[in-house]
Amino acid sequence: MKDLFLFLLLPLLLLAGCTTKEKTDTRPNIVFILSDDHGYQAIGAYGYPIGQLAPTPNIDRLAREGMLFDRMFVANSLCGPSRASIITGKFSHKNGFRWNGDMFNADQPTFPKMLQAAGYQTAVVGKWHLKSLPQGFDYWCVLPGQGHYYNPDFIVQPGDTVRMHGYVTDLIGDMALDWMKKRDPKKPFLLMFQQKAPHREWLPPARYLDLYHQVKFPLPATLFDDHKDMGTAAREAEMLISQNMGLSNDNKIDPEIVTETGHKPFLKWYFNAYRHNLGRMTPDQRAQWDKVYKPINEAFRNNPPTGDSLTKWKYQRYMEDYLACIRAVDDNVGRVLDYLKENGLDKNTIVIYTSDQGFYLGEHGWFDKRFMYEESFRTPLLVRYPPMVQPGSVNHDLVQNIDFAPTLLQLAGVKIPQDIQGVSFLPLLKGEHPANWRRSLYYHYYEFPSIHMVKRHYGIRTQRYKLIHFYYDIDEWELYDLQKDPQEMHNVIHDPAYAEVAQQLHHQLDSLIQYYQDPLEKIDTK
Ligand code: SGN
Ligand code: CA
Repeated sequence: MKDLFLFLLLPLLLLAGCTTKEKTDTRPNIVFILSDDHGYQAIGAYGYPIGQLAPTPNIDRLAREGMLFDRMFVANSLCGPSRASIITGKFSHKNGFRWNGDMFNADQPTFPKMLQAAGYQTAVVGKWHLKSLPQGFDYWCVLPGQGHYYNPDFIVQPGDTVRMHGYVTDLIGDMALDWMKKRDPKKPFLLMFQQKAPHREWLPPARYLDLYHQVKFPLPATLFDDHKDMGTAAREAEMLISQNMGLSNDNKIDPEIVTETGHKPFLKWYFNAYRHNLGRMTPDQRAQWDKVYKPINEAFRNNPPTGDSLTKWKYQRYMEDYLACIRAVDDNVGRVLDYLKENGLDKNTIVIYTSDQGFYLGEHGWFDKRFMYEESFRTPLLVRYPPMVQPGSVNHDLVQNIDFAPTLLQLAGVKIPQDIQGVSFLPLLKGEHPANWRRSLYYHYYEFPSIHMVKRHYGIRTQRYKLIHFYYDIDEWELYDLQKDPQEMHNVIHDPAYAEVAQQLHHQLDSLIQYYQDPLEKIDTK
């Protein structure tokens, strides 16, 4: 009798079990937060002086409650290419997006598409910058190209462009929250929350216009670097605060005053955002702006700094605006974290904070990125996921942005395609250090000739060394010993003491080129 009961009832019980499972899919939710040009030096938890003076309390929560990676790198330090590497898990030569002028072939496989196919609800809001429209998302609302800070346009599904009133960082934050509130709570979700800030030209929101005007930022040790012991590429790059940062475009000085004081105005910021009737700011926004920036302009007119003092002045102005933009990003990270917590989602949601690359905050005298030198090659990564990650932990292994796709696929229980080039860092999140973890990273940057004139290069980084080959209109090798020369001031490629190291690195680099199948072709930028 008992056997008969089991025979009849067991299948029913099992069926009921399956139905319940369908109702509450417990696979982890994913909130992937990507900012644009956020250098790790400007995050409190990374411990650099700037991060202490301009705190990021909400991003720091991720470090306190999760894991901070201090050796996270990109595959190609530029916006579009970086985003393409993140969603495909591949280097630029494989996903076909090498420089910002490219058009992403959206028909190729991406991890959001795979998660969607596996039953995840997927959304992307904010900066996209891949030219083709997003695929693999149930919901998307993205900025056209770089987007604007004030009253920006957004491309809304299925492709209409709509101007929205407000500050871009907060608008993207609103979209992230609205979508999380509206989604189907029975299904797991992927939200890609992608901020434009703190990208150039660094326009802070009204509430933070003067946030850091009283803070004196210490000068980076290498602000006046002459790149004497580096190479031609460093010397010929056009990203010096002293010479290439625009007093008008970047430092918000009125073009009239710029001309009056003997400088050349660079008008893009003035036309896009501020110019009366033509710029995007409303009269109210302009009035708030003027209250803060008019006195700065007057002070500059009355006593215009020159020479090194001008460079120092520009650096200070740069930091004030850049860091105020970051504060708004941080506020919006806080809004999302609060929402997850208030709705009991914080336990089963992995939250990732990263940037599309690092940024020079005056190191080597520069702003911008692109180079394989540390500050732009390296980018922040913080991960909170209570079921797996020890709070307050720090990882020093070499990870790269091609690793996101396989990591998130594995976390969601989706098979990782063979041709993905990244490696899942789930073991690292668990606090493990697999013996076969990668010992070196590959890098390849292509956008030249172009703004900032950073020459094409590829190279290898190990825990201690970096070997770079600049090519295309040049053929120069550089070698840095990061242990002895962490600021990368001395190229030791011709130093006989490093001959053996150089030989080994050349050999390792050849293996990486083969392994990742980089054809090293000299194709032209459009
Ligand atoms: C713009 C910026 C550059 C920046 C590129 C690429 N100039 O051209 O400084 O390097 O974007 O940035 S701006 O005056 O127009 O702001 S990326 O992050 O999108 O790759
Ligand atoms: Ca960027």
